[in-house]
Amino acid sequence: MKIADAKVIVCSPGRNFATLKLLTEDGISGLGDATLNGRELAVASYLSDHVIPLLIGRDARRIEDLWQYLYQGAYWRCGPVTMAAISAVDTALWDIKGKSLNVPVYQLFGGASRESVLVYGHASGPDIEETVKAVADYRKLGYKAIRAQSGIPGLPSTYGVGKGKMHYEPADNDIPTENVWSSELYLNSVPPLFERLRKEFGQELHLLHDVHHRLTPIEAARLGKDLEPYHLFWLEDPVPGELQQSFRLIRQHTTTPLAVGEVFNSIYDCQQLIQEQLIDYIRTSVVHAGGISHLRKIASLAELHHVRTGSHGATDLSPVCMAAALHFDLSIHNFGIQEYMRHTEDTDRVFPHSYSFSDGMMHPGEAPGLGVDIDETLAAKFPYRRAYLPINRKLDGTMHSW
Ligand code: EZ4
Ligand code: CO
Repeated sequence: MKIADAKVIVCSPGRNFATLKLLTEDGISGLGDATLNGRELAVASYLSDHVIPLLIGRDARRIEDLWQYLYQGAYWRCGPVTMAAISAVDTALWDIKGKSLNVPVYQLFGGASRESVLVYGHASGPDIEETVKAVADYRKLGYKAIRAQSGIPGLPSTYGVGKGKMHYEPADNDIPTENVWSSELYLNSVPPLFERLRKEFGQELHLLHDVHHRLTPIEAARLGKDLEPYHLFWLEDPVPGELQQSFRLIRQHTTTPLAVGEVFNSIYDCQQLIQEQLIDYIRTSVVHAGGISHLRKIASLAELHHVRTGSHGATDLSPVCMAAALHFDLSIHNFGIQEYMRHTEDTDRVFPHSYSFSDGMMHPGEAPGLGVDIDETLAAKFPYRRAYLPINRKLDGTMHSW
């Protein structure tokens, strides 16, 4: 089953996506998400210029060998661009494998470990009362787990706080938006939000919160401690993750569960975090951490250390990645939760898919392979537009972790 053809499709049905499509000599196609938010064309070039020429003529069934060929063969290891490209190839090959055997991909990983996958949605508002309303709207849709972010009194805009109701898109066109940040104002604003949410919704609803890597370890420790009475499902990305041992300090001070990993590219980025049990959830994604094959290795390491998964699933992860994540989530034992930020209708039309949402849970569906397609004619109607994530500056103008 040789790979006969391959191409990268870049489109922007509401936001940018880069998608790898592989075709075998027997006419089976496979899709892999290669989207790297704000740096999409770098991965498209990595694939077209440096990877596709190596794929043509190779056996599509040899997924592990091809992964190692691209990882070890590059000499330059890891990094977001390289790993997104490898992820796309890996995901497309699993799609092909499933289709060629006529089974959904999760059946290749030992079958379903659960009936369906718990997901969380993003509720946000400019102030606490608007955020309470947004959480209520998500509850009406059936969500059992909701991430809540609120505007910070005294700051004009905050990353992660959407403008629309169900959809929001963090990436802006052309040049990055500049937000203003104050850890002092932020730390004072979060506990009252969760106090109010618990009062309104009781104890049963799972509540999550994302710090977006903006605090120092001791500030994060304080936030975790202040939030303990409200029993969060997790506190996400409390500090930048590069210094893995900094989580030790947070851990010493709080029982609030910790999650990190959306910017990680490989098992080496979270090895210490997992082995020292410094986190409760590892949030690596299929597209940014080496595809389904590598995510399964991370999950196996995590399982050994009682760490569960919580794959990243924001709008910049395409429906192809979402499907791959759901097959992974359904099959592994130590699954925790899956992020699910809804795509726009245009995105859903460009990527018809078999996965579905019902009553706060998702299922990848029973279509062979990943169960996602791409309508290339429609995709061509949404050309690429340069877009970036916002940046953050402190009140005095100093650049800050976004
Ligand atoms: O900022 O996906 O948990 N979700 C998030 C996202 C990320 C974007 C980055 O591309 O933090 O909104
Ligand atoms: Co996040």
